Amino acid sequence: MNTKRIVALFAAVLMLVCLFSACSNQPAATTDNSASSSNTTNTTTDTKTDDKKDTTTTTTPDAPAEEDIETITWLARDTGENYKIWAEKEGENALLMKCVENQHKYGFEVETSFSAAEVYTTTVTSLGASGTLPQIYGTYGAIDSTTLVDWTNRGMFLSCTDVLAESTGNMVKAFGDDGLYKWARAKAAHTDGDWYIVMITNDPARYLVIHEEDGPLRVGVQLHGIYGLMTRLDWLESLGLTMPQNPDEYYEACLRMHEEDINGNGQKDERIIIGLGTAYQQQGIGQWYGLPYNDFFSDPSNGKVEVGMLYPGFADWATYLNKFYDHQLVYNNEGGHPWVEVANYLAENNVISWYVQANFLWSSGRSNTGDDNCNYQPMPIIAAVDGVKARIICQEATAAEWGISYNSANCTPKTAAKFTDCVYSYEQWFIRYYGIEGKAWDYEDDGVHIHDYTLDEGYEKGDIDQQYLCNMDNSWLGFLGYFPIPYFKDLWDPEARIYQSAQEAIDAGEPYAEAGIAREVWMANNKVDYDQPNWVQLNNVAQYGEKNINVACYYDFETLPTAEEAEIQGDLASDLKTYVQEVGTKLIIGDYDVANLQQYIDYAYDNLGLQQYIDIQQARVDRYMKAMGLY
Ligand SMILES: [Ca+2]
Repeated sequence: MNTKRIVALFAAVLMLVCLFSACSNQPAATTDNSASSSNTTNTTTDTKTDDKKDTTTTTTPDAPAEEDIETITWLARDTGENYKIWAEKEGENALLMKCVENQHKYGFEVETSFSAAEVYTTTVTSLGASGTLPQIYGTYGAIDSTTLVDWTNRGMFLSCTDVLAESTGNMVKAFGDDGLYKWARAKAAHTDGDWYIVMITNDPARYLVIHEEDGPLRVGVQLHGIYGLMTRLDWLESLGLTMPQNPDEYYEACLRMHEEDINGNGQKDERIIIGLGTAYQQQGIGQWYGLPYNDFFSDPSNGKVEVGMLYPGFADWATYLNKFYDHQLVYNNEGGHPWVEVANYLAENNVISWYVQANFLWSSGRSNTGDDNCNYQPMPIIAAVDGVKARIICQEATAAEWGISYNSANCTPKTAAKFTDCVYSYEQWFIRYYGIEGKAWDYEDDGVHIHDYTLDEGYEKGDIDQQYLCNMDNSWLGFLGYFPIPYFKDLWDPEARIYQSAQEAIDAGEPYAEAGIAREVWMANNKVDYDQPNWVQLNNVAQYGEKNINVACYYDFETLPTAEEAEIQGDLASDLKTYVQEVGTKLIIGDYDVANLQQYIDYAYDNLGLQQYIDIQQARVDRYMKAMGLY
């Protein structure tokens, strides 16, 4: 295919976009995937040759003749603006041409129409009403779950079991019975026992399986994804203090930093940020008291759906934080989602603590506070209540906020399998992570490991032309852009690893090893003489012992609701979730009294359908766990 054809195709596509989506000029909404995806991009290979796997075995079928190239229609959840920029660069769009070449290898070429995220649901719904849906389009996370379940029940999607049967191998490697992404198939489990959605995954190359007393977590967690109550060690040290070891020491230390104006701006503005007044208020200190990160999320080892106020530590948590509120050590309606809000608040250089992945807050502090000495470090793991296990949030190494389905009216299982085999192919993996062979990377002598030229000593941005690099600006890559390109580092990486304990990971040089960087180099690059906070936190886990921790999840894993479940949950969710959150907030700010906690709980049972909501959510989680073969 030549570039003129791409441009012609694009023109056709643009017309379609106008028809579909009233030509929205707004950029696509940012997705909530930034938290984990941002951590997958710097991973690289090192030159170790031990323990390597031969992942170069690809299942690409023999290249078909040109007349056998099928056109597959795909509706992207994207404006197409970035794609347009690249498509128009004649002779300078090697990565895009490579993507097309890869499609040809699998016997098709995608014909993409675009619909921006904001109008995607409307577009799909109206195309559905007029019977003009493309062969493949985004469903999970893209159209509402009631519609999705209804359309599944009406037979509008191909059975993924049937699609899998036509796979030449890659889809089986990912989603087959023993596939790496069994978890994603479980998430897509339908009540009829089949599945109708292929998730667009978000996985780094390496992860850790945490084994609690009651068994392993349902999915692995990121090596760099362990959260810590990150606290200003530089401020503590300037007061002659060390890292607090328990809630009382922490409170006293926070009070001193506040009273003694530790940031020296003449105001007693030093405080902690926990997202009080938001859905995230149980983060951090809440984990000391055994609370889940979010209400109605499930315990990642046993799948039990959790609500903070039903936990024995809830009253103590609220009482403890009430002291902070009374001393202006925490404000109401401040903070929120840790990944979204951090930089803004840190800029005022008055935040004592925040709860998020360790390195992230450390580096955010160094770049946003304007204070060269800023050093956020993770506090030890703390259990504040007798008989209640300490918790920490360990962010899952597998995530899928989006999924695609195949239109049973105009797509065959064979066509769907071609598309999916290409999306999850070794060839696509290269353009996602390394760019163009011979330009941005080459194989090492062993023919397995990869030499990434951008990591060579002395490499500077611009040395390799952008069109050859995976991380080009104005990228058309992305979860649901011109062609779906997942984060699937683990599927083909010769350096992929799964560790069964934090100590095993540390012994293997993690978390430095996953970034392909030695400890000494990391220190030199960052001009510090101490270990990175992710390493400290991994050691905290190893020393405290995984079995002694009741890990809390960042992502929830459950199947879609049935139509009936969706209706009931839809009716209850808003009032119930608002109320449950308000109980915590009002206890902390003193509007409610902990002595009356049982009354507040009873109100939710009696008037807001608390038990009914939990039961339905539990049924959805149970279906997921069953599909995983766990319970
Ligand atoms: Ca101050």
